[in-house]
Amino acid sequence: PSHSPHRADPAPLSSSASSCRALSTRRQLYEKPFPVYKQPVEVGSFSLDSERRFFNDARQIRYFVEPPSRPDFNLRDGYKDRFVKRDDSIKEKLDHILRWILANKSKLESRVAAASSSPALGVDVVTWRGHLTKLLTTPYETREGWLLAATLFRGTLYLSEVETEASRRDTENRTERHQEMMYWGYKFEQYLCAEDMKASPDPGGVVNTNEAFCTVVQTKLADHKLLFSGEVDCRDRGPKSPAAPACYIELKTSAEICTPKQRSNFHRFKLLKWWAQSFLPGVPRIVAGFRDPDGLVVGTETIHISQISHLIKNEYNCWKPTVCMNFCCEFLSFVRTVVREDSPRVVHLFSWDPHQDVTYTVHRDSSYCFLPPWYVEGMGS
Ligand code: 0WD
Ligand code: CA
Repeated sequence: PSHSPHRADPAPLSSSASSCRALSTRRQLYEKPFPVYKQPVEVGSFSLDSERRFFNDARQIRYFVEPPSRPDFNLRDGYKDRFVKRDDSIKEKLDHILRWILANKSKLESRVAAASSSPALGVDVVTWRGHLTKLLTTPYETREGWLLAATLFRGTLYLSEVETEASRRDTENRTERHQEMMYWGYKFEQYLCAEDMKASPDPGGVVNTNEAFCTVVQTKLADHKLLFSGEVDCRDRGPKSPAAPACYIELKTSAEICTPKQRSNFHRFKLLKWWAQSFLPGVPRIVAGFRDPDGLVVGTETIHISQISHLIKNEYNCWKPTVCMNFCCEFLSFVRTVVREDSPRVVHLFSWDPHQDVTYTVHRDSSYCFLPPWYVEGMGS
């Protein structure tokens, strides 16, 4: 008995329903009640140091320091002389998460009910938070497509992004100005983050984008048990700060808003991405720095994730959280019906381009394989 206002629409599975070869991304199909999304629980964390080495601990966590009401932040400072950039030609795929899983295998397995059959890890999906963010925003994305590699191994589905041709070209053709602006977000973090509970931020130091602190959370979207990891900028250091992930704070920069049109675009496009990214791991707030074209911060603002849906209510034909969550949920169900063979040697490559359906191809023993031998062996195959 469906009470959906759109029950006359075809089911999201387009093409001939029996073969289920494609999944529609039309927004209207996903305007249904908000699916159950359990409060994410932090099950662990890990750190990547200045040389991108993995540690199964929180050594890279940083502490938020409230900015002054009239900040004097120059985001261009240090770009030429105090910047160590991560080598993004090295594709790490899910490796850091897999290392974390191996290091915490017994802890994870002990959470699985003794009587349960599959999956061995007790979760249905393992991925990066950033990949889920892309899924959430897909019904509203008009510019960039994506490729997601999926492998079923011991009953758990692993999802790892593959760079598209278009994205590779964009990276290659980045202007000097664009490259510098990518640094501005990291510089903003340096102005607001301290290394320990008592220290102050050190804007004179080096910005090294190899360093990262990542939370690992577990949650459930409808009937999909998810385990994912996301990079966290900093945490609240107040004596009354809540437990993780509620103590975490996401830092963002954005262009100063001067006109109603700019405000509307900020709500329609930027807040969608910001909401999706922080809602997923249960990070409750964003501290945003608004900057002028010269990289000077003209003001900061705290945005509570729970308030974003109210902020956008006055925008005509705006994005809806329920569409994002329902699409992600249906995509995971689609992948489940498609990927049946349980093997680290098989990859189903899911592909999406704006204004198209999601489709897939199957690859055996190919260069798309992304579960490394050390992981497959470590899981005891
Ligand atoms: O190799 C790859 N293709 C990817 C690697 C794709 C996506 C993620 N990663 C890994 C990296 O190890 C990184 O440490 O993911 C980590 C971040 O994962 P995430 O939290 O799932 O990614 P996302 O939510 O897209 O980005 C969070 C932050 C970004 O902050 P802003 O405020 O700009 O959204 O992580 C940083 C960036 O600071 N970041 C990355 N850092 C390293 N490698 C990457 C990346 N590929 N993408 C974003
Ligand atoms: Ca950030």
